Amino acid sequence: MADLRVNFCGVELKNPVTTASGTFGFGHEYGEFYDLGELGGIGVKGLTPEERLGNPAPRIAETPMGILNCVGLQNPGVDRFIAEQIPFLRQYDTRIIANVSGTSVEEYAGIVEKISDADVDLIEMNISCPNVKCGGLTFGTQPKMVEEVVSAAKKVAKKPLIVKLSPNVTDIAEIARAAVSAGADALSLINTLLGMRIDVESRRPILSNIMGGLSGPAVFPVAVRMVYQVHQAVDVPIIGMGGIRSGRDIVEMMLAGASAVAIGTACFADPMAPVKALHELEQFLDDHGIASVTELTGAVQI
Ligand code: ORO
Repeated sequence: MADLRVNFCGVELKNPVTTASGTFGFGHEYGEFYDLGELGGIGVKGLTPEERLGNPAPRIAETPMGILNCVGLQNPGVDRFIAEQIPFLRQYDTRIIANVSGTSVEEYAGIVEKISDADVDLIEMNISCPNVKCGGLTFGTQPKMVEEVVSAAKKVAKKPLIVKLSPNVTDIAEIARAAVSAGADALSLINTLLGMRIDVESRRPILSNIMGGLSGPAVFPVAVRMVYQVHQAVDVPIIGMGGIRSGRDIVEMMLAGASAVAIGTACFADPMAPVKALHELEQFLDDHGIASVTELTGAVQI
C-alpha cells in the first residue's frame, strides 16, 4: 500500500484529500455519510469577525459542468465557530483548516490572530471571494494589496498561513509571488471564476447578486494551469482545487504542482465524492507502483 501521508507546512495530513471551503459547511451533513476522519483535512465555511446572513436567494445557478454561486460568506461568525464547531470537528481524526475573511487589513489581521489561538491546524486566508462588496477580490487581485494584507496577517499568525488565490487575474504567478514575499507559508487555488447567467424569459440575471463564482468540472483545466504556473513561480506548498472529481483528477492536480488537494462542488452531486476519489487515488498509486503520494507533486514531464 502506498504511503498517503503529506507533510504540509509541518502539519501531517494522513492523506492529501481535503474539502474545499464553502462546499462542506462544518461537516455535519457529510458526517452522516462517512467517518470524516477518513479525510486529510476539512476546509470549513469561510468565517468572518461577525455573523453574516449572506446574499438573498437565488444564490445558486446551474451551468454545464458546474455551478455559479453568490452565497456571500454566510457564516455564524468566528466566535460561534470556535465555541460550537471546533468541538464537533475535533471528534474526528482529521485536520481543521479554518478559512477566514475580512473587509479591511485590520479585520483580516484580527480574525487571523483570533483563530490562531483556537484549536485549528491550518489557517486559510480567503482574499478571493467574488461575492462581497468589501474585501474579497479587492485584496486578492492587486499585488500591493496582497502584500499588505498578507504581511499584516502573518505578523499575528501562530499557525501556518495558507493564502487562497483568485483566478480572476491576468498573471497568477505575480499574485503568488506577492503573497509568498509577504510571508504566506502556503497557497491554495483556485477560488471561483467570476461568471453570470441571464434568464432569457424575464431578461433578468439568475443570481440575486447579478454575478457569481463558477466552480465544478468546467474550471478544472484552468485550475490545473494555474497550479502549474504557481508551482513554477514560488517555493511553498500548494493546495490545488477547482473541479476535482476523481482519483485521476487528484493525480493530475498533484503532477501540476499541488502537495494536497481540496474537493468541493463534487460533494454536492455526491456526498461521498472525497472518499471515493481518495480510494481511487490509492488504487492508482498501487497500480503504478508509486510508493509515496508525495512523488507526484510537480512531476509533470514538460
Ligand atoms: N463564494 C465563492 O465562490 N468563493 C468564496 O470564497 C466565497 C463565496 C461565497 O460565500 O459567496
